[in-house]
Amino acid sequence: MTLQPRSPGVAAFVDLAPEVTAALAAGRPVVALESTLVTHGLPYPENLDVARAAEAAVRAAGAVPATIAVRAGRVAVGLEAEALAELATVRGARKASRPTLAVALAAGGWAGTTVSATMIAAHAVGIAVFATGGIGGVHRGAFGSPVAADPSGGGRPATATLDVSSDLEELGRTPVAVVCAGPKAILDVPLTLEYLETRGVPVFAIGTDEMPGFYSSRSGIPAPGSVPDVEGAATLVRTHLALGLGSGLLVCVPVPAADELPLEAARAAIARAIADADAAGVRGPKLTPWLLARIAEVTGGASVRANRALIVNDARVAAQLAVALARI
Ligand code: PSU
Ligand code: MN
Repeated sequence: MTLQPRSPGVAAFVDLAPEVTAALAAGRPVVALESTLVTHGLPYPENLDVARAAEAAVRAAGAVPATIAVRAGRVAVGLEAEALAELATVRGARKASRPTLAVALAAGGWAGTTVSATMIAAHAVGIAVFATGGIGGVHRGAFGSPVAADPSGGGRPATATLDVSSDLEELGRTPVAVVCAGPKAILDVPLTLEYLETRGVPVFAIGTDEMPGFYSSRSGIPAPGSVPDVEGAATLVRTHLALGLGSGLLVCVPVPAADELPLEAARAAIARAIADADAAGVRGPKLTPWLLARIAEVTGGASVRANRALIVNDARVAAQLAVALARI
């Protein structure tokens, strides 16, 4: 057997839903939605409920949703209703990111795509706008600083784990606008912002000078950039993508006030969950899902309500952004 001189590329693995194909061909707005928050980020039935609500929010704002997941050796872009329900209930779904996309495809079965894998698939089919809850980033202690560097945490000197999400590398190399409620609050957010700056990723918040705090609308951390509204975001996204620099953008939208966790309550729950994860020796790709589940327990489900609200809100704003981009 001879090796092919050129790889067929991601698009050769994609199954596009007919509705998404038609929208892309006509230049109508499309929003990609990820699926690791369905398979690993939220418990059933909230995961299915939020996935449906996010798709509905995209439609209500005038765009076509394309939920992306790995199914039976293919990358599905746009899942039909029954497939979405199966994804939300299937046992043993994998978590596919840039380093594990091939593993998930070769294994067969279902995998949720993280921000990195979803960006790869979206870009491969020409979708420029993507909504998620919160991106992965630099975990606390990744570079050896105390693990619970949070004001409320005790902290212990740590060995560097180098646990930096492949989401950040992807933002540095794939030209897609990712709408989120900030990096997940379990992370070292200032270091995550430094990393994104180094990798050439514009990061800006809509309607605030502060980074949204994922579970909380505020974080106390200044946003690198700010635009007043979705129109302003569209101008920035269009300009950045037109430059052809290769990197994506991070568009940050605060969780709706009605469902947010108070900042202090979120900080305390996160510090407790991180200390518990540390004591239990949880590392690697399991860490983020483990922390989200532990925070849900510690907050008596309030974090799940906030997570649901922010995901649906991000989907709505991403659709407004896609509509604004399609107009010009
Ligand atoms: N947003 C949520 N919940 C999630 C995620 C995002 O509200 O579970 C997922 C995304 O798929 C993101 C992943 O890419 O968590 C980050 O995982 P890691 O830190 O292992 O890279
Ligand atoms: Mn990681």
